[in-house]
Amino acid sequence: MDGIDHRPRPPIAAIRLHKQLEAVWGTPPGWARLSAVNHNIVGRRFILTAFVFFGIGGVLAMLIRAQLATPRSAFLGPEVYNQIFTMHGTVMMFLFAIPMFEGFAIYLLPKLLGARDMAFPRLGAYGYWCYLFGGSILVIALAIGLAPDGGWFMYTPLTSKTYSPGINADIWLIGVTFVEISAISAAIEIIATILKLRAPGMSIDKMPLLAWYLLVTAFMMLVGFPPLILGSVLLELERAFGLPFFDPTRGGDALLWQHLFWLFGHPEVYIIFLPAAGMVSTMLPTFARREIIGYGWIVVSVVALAFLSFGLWVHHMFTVGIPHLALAFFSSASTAVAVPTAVQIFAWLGTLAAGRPQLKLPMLYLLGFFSVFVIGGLTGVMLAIVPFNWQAHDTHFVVAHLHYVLVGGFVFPILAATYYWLPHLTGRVPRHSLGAPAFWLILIGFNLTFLVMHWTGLLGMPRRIASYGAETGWEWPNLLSSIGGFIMAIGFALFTVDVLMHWRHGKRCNRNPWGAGTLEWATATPPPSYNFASLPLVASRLPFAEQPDLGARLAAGAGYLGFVRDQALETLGVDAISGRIEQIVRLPNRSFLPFVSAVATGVFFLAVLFKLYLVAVGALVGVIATLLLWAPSSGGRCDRGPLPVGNGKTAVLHSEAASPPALWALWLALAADATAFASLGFGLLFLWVVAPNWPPPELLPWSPWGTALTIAGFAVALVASYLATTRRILARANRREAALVFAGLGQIGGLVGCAVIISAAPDPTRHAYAAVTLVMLLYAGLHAAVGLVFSGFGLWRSRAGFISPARSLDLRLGAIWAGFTAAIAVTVVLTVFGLPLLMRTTS
Ligand code: HEM
Ligand SMILES: [Cu+2]
Repeated sequence: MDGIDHRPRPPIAAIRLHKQLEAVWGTPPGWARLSAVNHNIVGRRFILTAFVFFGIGGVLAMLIRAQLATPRSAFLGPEVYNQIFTMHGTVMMFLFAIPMFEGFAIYLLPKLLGARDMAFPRLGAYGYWCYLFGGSILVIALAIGLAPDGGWFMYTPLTSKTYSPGINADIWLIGVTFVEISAISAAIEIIATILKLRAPGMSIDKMPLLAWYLLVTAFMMLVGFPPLILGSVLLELERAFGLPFFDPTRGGDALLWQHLFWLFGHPEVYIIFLPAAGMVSTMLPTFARREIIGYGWIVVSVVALAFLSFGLWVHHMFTVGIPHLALAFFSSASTAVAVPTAVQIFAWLGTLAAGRPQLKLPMLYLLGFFSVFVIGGLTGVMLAIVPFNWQAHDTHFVVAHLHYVLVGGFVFPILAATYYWLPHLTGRVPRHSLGAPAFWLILIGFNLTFLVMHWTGLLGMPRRIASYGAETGWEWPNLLSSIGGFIMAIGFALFTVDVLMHWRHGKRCNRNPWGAGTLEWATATPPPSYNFASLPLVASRLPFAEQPDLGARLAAGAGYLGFVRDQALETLGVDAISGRIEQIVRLPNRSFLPFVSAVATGVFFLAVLFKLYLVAVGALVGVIATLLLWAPSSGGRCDRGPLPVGNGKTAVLHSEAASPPALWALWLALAADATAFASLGFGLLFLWVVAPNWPPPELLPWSPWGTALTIAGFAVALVASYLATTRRILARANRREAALVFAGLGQIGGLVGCAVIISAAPDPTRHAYAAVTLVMLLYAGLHAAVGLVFSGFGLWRSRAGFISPARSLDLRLGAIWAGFTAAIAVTVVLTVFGLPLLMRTTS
């Protein structure tokens, strides 16, 4: 008994079901496409846009190679060259690799998991527009000659006001922060979807491997990106208002930037590699025609890799002069990373060896991935050895290594994945005719370009130089390298032509042309907007193995939720571990609001860029207002209790469930928030211990009134928000609304308290101590302001009839926020007043 209704159904009923589902899930054509939130559309947009940015990054790479092809080249001047390589790195890392992975995740995840959409479709749409606008700002800046030019890692003091007076650096900081917001929202969405929106029966150990990889990657983004966002905000504050975080003459330290950057930058490499490895783990068993070997070992090694990678950032800084013990630690940790990577590689090779491999087109690209990535891994181990690193640092050897890893570990798998999932998008199969020659041109061109760079690097050619003399002996290898680059470019052009032609002229195929075992192939190809007419019950890791006719049966409506209720978009929510049915998740429908919110966000960032701070504040209010407008229709105005989900089962709506996805989203957002705050605390400690010109000339005077008001305000807010969620008060509208008013008053009190302390603080432009203190207090104040929004929102929802003892989600979210805010506020007060005492007694 597999829980699925096996009785034959009349086909008419199935067709009527599809029509009904399409009517609620579909997106009409024309301008209405701007309102699309469906993951099929948003995912495809991400992928397509990322490919366009890859093309732009590739053109920039060709310009670099053209410049370096001959000695003393006059093709690009040094100013332009600096912009070009900075933008090449920035575009490839932020606008190609990360969004490409997000696109694949958003497109594939619901299908892999047996769901109808992502957990937060509007957030996905908002993230896409933020990515598009932020990326466009950067590219437009390049077109008008104002692009950032300080290298993709933007080292201070080169990028501080003194040495980069124009707005080029501001454009990087603002554009990248904009894109990172989109990345963090994608991470939250991916985690909530994987943990909550799986098909019934898919316990966490039955998840497809790709879902595991994406889950781990999304967690890494959640803790990896906040340090960079914080660093960018601090650097922008320094550049715009003269707060000296990175200026050693006033208590700052340029090395703080490097730490914050590489705290993000090293995990970033794994954030790029892991999703690609997940795709390899999905494609490879299909072509090996057997189940992957070592599922459990792979999961463990992916998690281990994630943890290890956060301890490694310092290996990018071996040459800046850090203690020997630290060097030894980070060096050995860096070589240790090879172990979990090797576990995966052996699992892949073992699977191939034990199976009956077929050399289909995607498999060819997977072989390219193997050969190139392994070489990159080996040079990586070389670079992790400190004395070698000192020799090779900032030479083209490093450039060669990083491209073997990035192109081998990401570009080849993505090309394979494109061919592999193309039939899913188009219902047609790719042919060997252009795809294979494209592959050989890319592989040969790539190796010619970058193998040679190891050599120029060892000959001492530094990276990031616009020209070199003929006497250096770097002439021939550079010409070879450039020729290789152009061969590779022709290969990519062929690939593009092939994919475009396939769209029109590929041979039509049925669903599951490769004979894969994962659920995404159970939809029709191309998939309908709701993926599955009814949702499967999953009993094993390869659902197709036992039920080859699964797709047809689901399409006939034999699974769960094979009907439309209340014109709502429904999918199932399960327990995160066991995969038991827990709730019916109702998803929001298409809306222009995500687009409008993203435009407002864009106006905010542009206003900051052009120092129109009043406009910026207005835009921020606009962002919050439009975000709030997403909510009014969500949830219900009356309690519904358990509703049927098909096959004799029932579940409650998510608005009445104990752990709806939104609750997970808030916790995840708070994890990212806490990481940013911890990075700020790390910054303060780091400066105090390491930076020149400490202790500060003037400490923050003890402010009894400010402190008392802050603590009291946040305590009132916390208690009142919490009380509002308790049964006794929640049950009566007037009581809970009174509690929410008190919560709001408490937040106002906290806000005023922070303002009182700030007004007594020393001038923040004179010393980094005062600057960090100011930022910490602003951080607490900002949380109070958002808390105020939460209590106001709760009040609004309560008055509109969305709150009842069974439907208390909005108030629970507010209470969690109030708790977090109180914790931040207490930490801030303890830090700004306690740290000076502590440091004085220990020094
Ligand atoms: C498609 C073929 C590619 C070629 C021919 C190429 C070429 C180059 C070259 C010659 C440099 C060194 C610039 C210099 O030091 O003056 C460079 C830097 C860089 N590349 Fe690529 N690249 C390619 C693809 C990629 C990809 C796919 C990525 C990432 C996903 C990437 C990321 C980077 C980064 C991060 C830098 C460092 C930029 C900096 O120092 O600020 N590249 N590339
Ligand atoms: Cu690293």
